[in-house]
Amino acid sequence: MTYVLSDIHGHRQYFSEILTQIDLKAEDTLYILGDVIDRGIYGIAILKWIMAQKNVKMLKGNHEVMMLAALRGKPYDPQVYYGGREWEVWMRNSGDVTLDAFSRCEVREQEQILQFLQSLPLEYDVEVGGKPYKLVHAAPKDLYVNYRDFYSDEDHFAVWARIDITVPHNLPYTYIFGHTPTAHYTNDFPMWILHKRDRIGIDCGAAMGDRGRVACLRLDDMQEFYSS
Ligand SMILES: [Mn+2]
Repeated sequence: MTYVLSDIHGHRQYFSEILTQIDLKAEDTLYILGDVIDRGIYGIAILKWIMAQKNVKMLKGNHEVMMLAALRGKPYDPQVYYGGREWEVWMRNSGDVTLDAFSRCEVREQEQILQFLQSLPLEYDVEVGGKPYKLVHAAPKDLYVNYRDFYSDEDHFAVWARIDITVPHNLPYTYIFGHTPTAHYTNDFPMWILHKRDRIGIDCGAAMGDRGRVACLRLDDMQEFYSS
């Protein structure tokens, strides 16, 4: 079975509830579409768990990109002054809770975490039941051509974009995205997975704490799972 979820944002309790429901087997694959860290305090703990799993695959989200940029890909050193633009951006986006946990890891472990984050792709192509999907954090790079005026490059676009989902994309796949809570499009609370003809939104706003939750979609039969 193939499962997809996104935007855990440090909320370990919500993530654990999903893992209990889906009961992941060795032959299953779980894709996590980025933004594991920041907001809630358990982002680093969840990352370490993901790194230890063979059948859990992760994408880079804009929060992982911000962390790598702020730390310049190196272990945290309290002796270094980090007050550049990248640092400010991460702190403004709740990086402080992640930094706190990260700074308490051994240097060797910090290096492993950073190497893992650096190694993550921006997209996965998967086929389930003969149907092609592209898994992305915010948007497929294939759409960048329409958004050149708003994003500096396609990697930045892939993790930060807010897409107008009313415009059909005409790409030869259904793409599944996180990053933008589905309430942004529907105003529904609690949030539900958003199914459109040519794309599926699965960020149900765990970043918002009590107002959100983690959602997970099983692509084999489109069964949905939600944290409480
Ligand atoms: Mn995001």
